[in-house]
This record gives sequence, C-alpha cells and structure tokens, in this order.
Amino acid sequence: MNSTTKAAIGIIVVAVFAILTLHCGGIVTGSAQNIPTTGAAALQQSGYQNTTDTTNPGTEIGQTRTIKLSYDGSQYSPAEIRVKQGTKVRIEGDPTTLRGCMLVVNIGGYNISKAIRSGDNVIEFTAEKVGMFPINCNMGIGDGKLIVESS
Ligand SMILES: [Cu+2]
Repeated sequence: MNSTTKAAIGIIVVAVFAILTLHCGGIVTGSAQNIPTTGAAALQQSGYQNTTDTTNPGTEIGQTRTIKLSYDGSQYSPAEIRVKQGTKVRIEGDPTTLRGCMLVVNIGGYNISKAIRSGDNVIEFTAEKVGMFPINCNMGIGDGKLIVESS
C-alpha cells in the first residue's frame, strides 16, 4: 500500500470517529455486545450493580414501573433498569436529550425499537423474559441495560 492510500485511510478513520462523536455526543466506548443476555447465570457473571435506579425496587407482578430515560452525553440514564419478571414497564424517553441517532431506543431481546419524539416518547411492555438485555441506539451506543429478575 502506498503512502497516498495510507493517508486516505487515515483521513477516513478520523472522519468516521468525528461523525460518531458528533452524532451521538460522546466517544464510542460501547461494550454492549459483550453483555451476557440470558438467564440468572448471566446476571451473576456480570456482577451488575444497580447504582442509579433505586426509585422503586419493590415493584411486583402486574404493577407498572415508570422510568424516565435520558442521555447524559455518554450513556443512558439510568444506565440500568431493573425490574421483576411480570412488571409492566413504562419508559418515558426525554426528547430533549435523546437526540440525533440517540433518539431511537432499542431493547435487544424484546424486539423494541422506538423513535423518541416530543409527544410520542413512551415505550411500554411487560417484562416477561428474564435476563439482561442491552439498551442501545441504532449505532450500538448508550450502554444501557434492562435487567429482569425472576419473580
Ligand atoms: Cu447513537
């Protein structure tokens, strides 16, 4: 490969990082692809801690848990949403921080992909599947987790 080709590749790499950074408002550090996604073993293995979402830990089957989801510039907030199996989950996305590519919120394993817009910002589902599920934008950024514990 000659020096012109190397220079061109270098420029492309820099441009891609710049676009990712501008687009999502943060540096790409995503590790979501490495999250174990199913079962109690996955939960234990991950050694997760719920440090940011302790608002309503006692929610029981059939009750609704409401979470306000925003983006702090590098990650979803709360970073972890933990509920018991059977909980009705209502995620209210914050359209003022979920912008650019971050406005599309995906919850892997639950087949959820929702564009958060003012007046149309609610994701609702029942947490039937136990495990840990990544919450990401379409570019795999956001590093959020949905943790569903067996009831
Ligand atoms: Cu993004």
